[in-house]
Amino acid sequence: MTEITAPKSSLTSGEFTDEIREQLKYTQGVTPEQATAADVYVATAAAVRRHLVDSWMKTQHDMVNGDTKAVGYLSAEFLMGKQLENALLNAGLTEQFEGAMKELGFDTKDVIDAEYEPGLGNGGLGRLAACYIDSLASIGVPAFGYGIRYQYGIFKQEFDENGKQVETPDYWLVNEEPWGHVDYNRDQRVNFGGEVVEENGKRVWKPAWAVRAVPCDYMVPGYKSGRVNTLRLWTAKSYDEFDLLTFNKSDYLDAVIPKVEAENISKILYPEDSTPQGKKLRLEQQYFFVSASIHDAIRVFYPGEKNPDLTTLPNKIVFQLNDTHPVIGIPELMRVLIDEYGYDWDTAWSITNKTFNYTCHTLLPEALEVWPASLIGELLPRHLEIIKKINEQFMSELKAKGVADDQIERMRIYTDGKDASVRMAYLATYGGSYVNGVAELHSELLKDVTLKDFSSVYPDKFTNVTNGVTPRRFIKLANPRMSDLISEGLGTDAWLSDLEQLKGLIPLADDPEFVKKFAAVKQANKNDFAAFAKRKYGFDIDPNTMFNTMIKRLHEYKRQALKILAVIATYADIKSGKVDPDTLVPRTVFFGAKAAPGYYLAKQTIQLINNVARVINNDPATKGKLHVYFPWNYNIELAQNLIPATDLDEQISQAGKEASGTGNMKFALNGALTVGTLDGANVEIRERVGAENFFLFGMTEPEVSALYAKGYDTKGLSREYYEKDPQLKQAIDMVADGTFSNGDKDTYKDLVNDWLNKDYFMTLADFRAYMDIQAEIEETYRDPMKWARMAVLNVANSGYFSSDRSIEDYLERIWHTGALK
Ligand code: F58
Repeated sequence: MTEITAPKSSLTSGEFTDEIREQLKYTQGVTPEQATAADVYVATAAAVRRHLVDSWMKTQHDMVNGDTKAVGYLSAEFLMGKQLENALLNAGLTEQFEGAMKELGFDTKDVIDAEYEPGLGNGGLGRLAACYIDSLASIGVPAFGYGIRYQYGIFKQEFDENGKQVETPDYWLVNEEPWGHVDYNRDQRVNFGGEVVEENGKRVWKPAWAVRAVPCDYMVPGYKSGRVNTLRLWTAKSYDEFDLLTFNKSDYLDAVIPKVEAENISKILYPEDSTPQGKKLRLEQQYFFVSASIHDAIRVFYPGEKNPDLTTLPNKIVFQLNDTHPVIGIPELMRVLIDEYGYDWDTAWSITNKTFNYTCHTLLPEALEVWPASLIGELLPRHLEIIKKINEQFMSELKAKGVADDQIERMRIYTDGKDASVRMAYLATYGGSYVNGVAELHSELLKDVTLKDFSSVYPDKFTNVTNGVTPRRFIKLANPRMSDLISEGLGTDAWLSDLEQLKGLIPLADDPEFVKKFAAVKQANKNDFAAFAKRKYGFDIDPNTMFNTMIKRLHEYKRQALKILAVIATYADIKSGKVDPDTLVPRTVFFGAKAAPGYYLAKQTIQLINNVARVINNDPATKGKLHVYFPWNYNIELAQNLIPATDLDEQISQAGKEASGTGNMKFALNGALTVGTLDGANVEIRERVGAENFFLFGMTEPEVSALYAKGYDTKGLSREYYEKDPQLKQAIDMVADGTFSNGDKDTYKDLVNDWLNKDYFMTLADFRAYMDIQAEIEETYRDPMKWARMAVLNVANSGYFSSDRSIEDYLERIWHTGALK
């Protein structure tokens, strides 16, 4: 007997309908007859929130009054995606919602679609934060997500008539946003600028200006856990009275400058790591949310106490630094403890050290933040003093440990001299208890390369936590058909909170009936996606082709260029008659990617992909055989629709560059096969799903290093690959000769120049291996049962990649806490 235990709340569908009616009436001011889908969405959100309030309050009460340490996840990004469906699922209200919509005469889809997707993150890092707060709540660990409520999220991407990316602002707050609760009574003051003076033998910061940090709280319901955590996002406001006092003698415009400046802090999410103009505002953002959050945590855990015993802080909360963006929290907590609460340096250091841990998400040296000391001095003079002192203490500690002078010099947190600067990754490594990478290979490379000097002195600080994704959003909501089939196969839906149970599907890979059903689910998802893409983008997609997808930020290291060159090469073979198109597996290639606005080569690559799509899709020679689509504005909604419909997923970064990847996990869990390099979490995915169920190609990280050592990028060795491989040569020549630019030979010249003279990420060197593996993929795909069987085995063996497991690893290896009792 199949026992499906869908999470059910005690609320009946009729009661939920009444609740929605009330909200429509008293909050929206409309009758059910007048209501639009958008009204019903807002009312339903309010009803869900109302339903969750008691659990939310109880969770907060238990957190503060119990002895379970909480987690404070400090992150500049939370890429949450749409909330309604997820909240309904986790709160156990899905069925009641369906019933209510029937009663009120609305289509559930219209109501769900009425939500505007918030884009408060750039990509993997921000989405990981969102998965982690879902898992924390689902496991029942008390936690706060702390971040910024940007007024504008990641830009909206459009393509112009030449296929170029155009960025437009994403004003996501244009309509009512029913999930956040703005709490003006829990605000925090955040100071900036000014100077530090000596008063009674003490260093005293006299700030020049301040902003008001106002929290907006989002409930984070756990799946079936009965726990509801908080995502607290800060908005910057000005202190009007302060502005008027200072500015009431000048004209009105001058008087609002401070207000505009203050509110600018939470105005917009940064789409890249470093723009020189943006540096100051970026540091202001970081300090703004971190300072507010630290003070907030003290307020929450020591309610009403004037002289709290903050030596107990590490038993109450542990802060996880999501990359270097919140690392200014380390000197901030030191400052708070010493200046605001009167602790001595050593006590403050011991508390701080125990309270923070740092997750690194990159291997690209340019992504590790380094701040000019002058900028920190200007905005946060007291913090600069503290950082210098931390650096001095660090240097002496290293000396005492007998570390060689040249190594000590390399490890400086604060570098002296004309261009004095502060290395945030080093500050985080020294200032916190643990440092983790986000996949095994990444953590190894962190230890052996990026932070080698540190791991040699502090080996015990270093650990790994391989990333994960939430199965609630990325399987259950994104792929309801497959979820039902899994539950049918396993006889339970308990796998949704214990994903390793997917292993129970392994025997079913040898059951042709099950495999057929699995293939039928994939086909139905492809049909759905074709309809979705028609509606949303106007694309005419043939769902009876192989769906081959590459969705992720556009970056040279991820090598979208390799994929598009391979597409061009196949196209060229068809055009030249070298290949009979009827012998090819019909294929639809999808790209989804945003490029940072200032990233020139990435934007050229987008333009190239769009124009390759234009040329190929309009060429009768490839009709029905090869098509390319680039749906614009890749976001969570597109991911949820495209991933379940994909047959073949591309994870083709240069080995040693992708820290982990999380898209790779989502695809494997949705029954796509991966073509990939031995990079990031691909390594672990392949280990688990089995080498025979993964299409591996390309150089390994040591091979990449060896090729750099030969001077690949400095001596122009890529040209040799171009000269030696006629297929590669032809593809590049077509880009150069204007085939994809209406005959203009200049359009892609910088891209072509880069390939032929530098090619830092070794696209050309991996091209042949990539073409060869594609041939193997085609052969496999021709046997649908074989392909589907491999896909089932991918799903069955990917349970490890649940973010619940990642959180369990953090709990055990880093946070040393657990679920509320
Ligand atoms: C990503 N980093 C890694 N950074 O590239 C990816 O391998 C990993 O799976 C993921 O983190 C989660 O660990 C990432 O997404 C950013 O988005 C930057 C944030 C700051 C602005 C520039 C982009």
